[in-house]
Amino acid sequence: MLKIYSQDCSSIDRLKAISKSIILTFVCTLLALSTDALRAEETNNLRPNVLIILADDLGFSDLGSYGGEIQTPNLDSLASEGLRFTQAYNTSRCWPSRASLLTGYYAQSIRRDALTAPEYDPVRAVPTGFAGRPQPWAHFLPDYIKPLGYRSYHSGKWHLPSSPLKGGFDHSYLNDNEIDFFSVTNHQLDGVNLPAIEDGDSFYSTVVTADYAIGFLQAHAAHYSELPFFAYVAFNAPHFPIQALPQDIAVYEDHYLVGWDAIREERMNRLRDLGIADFELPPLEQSIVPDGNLTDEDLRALISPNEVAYAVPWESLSNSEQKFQASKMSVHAAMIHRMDIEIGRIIDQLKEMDALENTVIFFLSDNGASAEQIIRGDGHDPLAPVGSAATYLGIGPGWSTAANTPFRMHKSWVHEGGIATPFIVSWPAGINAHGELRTDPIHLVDVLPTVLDIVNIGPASIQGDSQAPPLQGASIKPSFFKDGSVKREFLWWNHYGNRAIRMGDWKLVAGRASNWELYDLSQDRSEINNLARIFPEKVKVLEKTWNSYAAEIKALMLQRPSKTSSKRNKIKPFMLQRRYLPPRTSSKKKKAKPLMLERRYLNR
Ligand SMILES: [Ca+2]
Repeated sequence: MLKIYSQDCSSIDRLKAISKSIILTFVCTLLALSTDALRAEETNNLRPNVLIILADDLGFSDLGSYGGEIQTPNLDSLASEGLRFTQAYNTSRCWPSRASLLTGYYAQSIRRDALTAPEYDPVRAVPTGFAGRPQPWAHFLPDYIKPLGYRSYHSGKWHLPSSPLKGGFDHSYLNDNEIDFFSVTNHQLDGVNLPAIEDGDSFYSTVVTADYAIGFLQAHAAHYSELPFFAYVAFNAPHFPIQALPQDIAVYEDHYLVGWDAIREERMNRLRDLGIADFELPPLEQSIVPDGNLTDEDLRALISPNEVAYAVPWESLSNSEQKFQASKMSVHAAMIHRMDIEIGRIIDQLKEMDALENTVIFFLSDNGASAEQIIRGDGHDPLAPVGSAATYLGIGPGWSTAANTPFRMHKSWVHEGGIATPFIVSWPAGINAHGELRTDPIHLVDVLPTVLDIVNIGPASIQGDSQAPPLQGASIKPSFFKDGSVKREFLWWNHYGNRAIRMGDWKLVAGRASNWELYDLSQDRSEINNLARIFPEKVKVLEKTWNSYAAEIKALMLQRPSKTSSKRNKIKPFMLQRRYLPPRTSSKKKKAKPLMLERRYLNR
């Protein structure tokens, strides 16, 4: 049995006190410097706010509402009031997922990931990577909705080359420190460096990310209450190094001594009960580890003699190995537990400002759970308590497999375990269904088109560059009302030589330098029975489609800027203004000064 769900305690109070002082100082500064405070003549009561909450390396079944044993009551509450998608996908890695989420394009199209496949040898021959030159036509979501009056706020991880402010956010707290949850040397408010915070200063990244998000929302309520907002909250949790607050770890102490095999079975049973998954649990993949992981020998020398390199059967571990491994999963659970508590605080803020009813909330993960076991930053102190600031641990392949139950593989692969994400949508004012499941295959390239659909922007009227391709995702808004109503031809993946395509229920997938595998996901979403030899014609069709889409994407990557796109194109707000401003009350006012309003909204 798990211990009682714990919220506050003295150390959290201390932590909140220091966080609050940081937030107050900077939010007050921010408000004092704000020159564009406006009192809009129009009200936007009918236009929904948008909140996107992104987790980092969260497994498919880590949340309670997706079969997990980790206590996530706030997210579960959003799920029970809204919808859970059972076949939602990301790109399998941090930066391409964030690029796709915020632009509505596959990451390669906008030169935010390499095109990597045998046909493009050597593997990263196409000039790109996540430092590739930006596409002038690839706008971030805030640019699209700013002309409608939206204010946009970002808090947390970014992991994209351009800055949040250049991406159209009005305010941003950027925590660029991925190597320690208890300290930060590289964090910024609106592009200005903040003082470094050291271990022992009662800083915990997940709490502070929420603090800034709440601070921005409070400032919005104080100064822009007539306007809708878009908030993008990108937690670092539960990315490695697994580090958590001691009182959160204590909730899960000894809970994982039953082992990853038992946890997988438990999660599978609950997924069946919830109606989310009903297929065979795949066997442990005992030889699979990510490129770059420390060797078994190095792990035992540098981390602990009880560290384990592979997803071997739990019963094959010694007692001391089991104890050490179980303690690591307690930290992973505690990180998610804490993230849920902080999400609860953000929801409370929405309630406080009477905004929850008309806020569309999306929750998702940027990739599957990670099997990475490497040491970065300040290194790892084997004598420090597991999950404390001086440790640098990953959950490893055994627990990553459990976190990704019921699927195969991990972060960076494009088998289901790498790319399947929990995906919760809550919108009390706009979604009548409560607690229902949706089975439409969707991808995070769909989020931006969905938001544009919700706020009634026609994507075709937005592009300011003749070279711009149509957005590559689809609106999933129709599925808010009826399952199975998202129409699309296929979904496409490529990362680090791993590649896949899904058309209907058929999925063609290959690991780096491996042959294509074919699965019928309607029967076998855990990708156990490879049907490639039985249906060679199906393989050919899917492979041809993968290749032709890759060729289209390559053409975009190699695109030279046209004269009209030599500077970053602005979306044409005047067109939007005319079409989408709220109706005025008199004919005289209807003709009145849309450009003035537009300038005011466009001012930062
Ligand atoms: Ca990630």
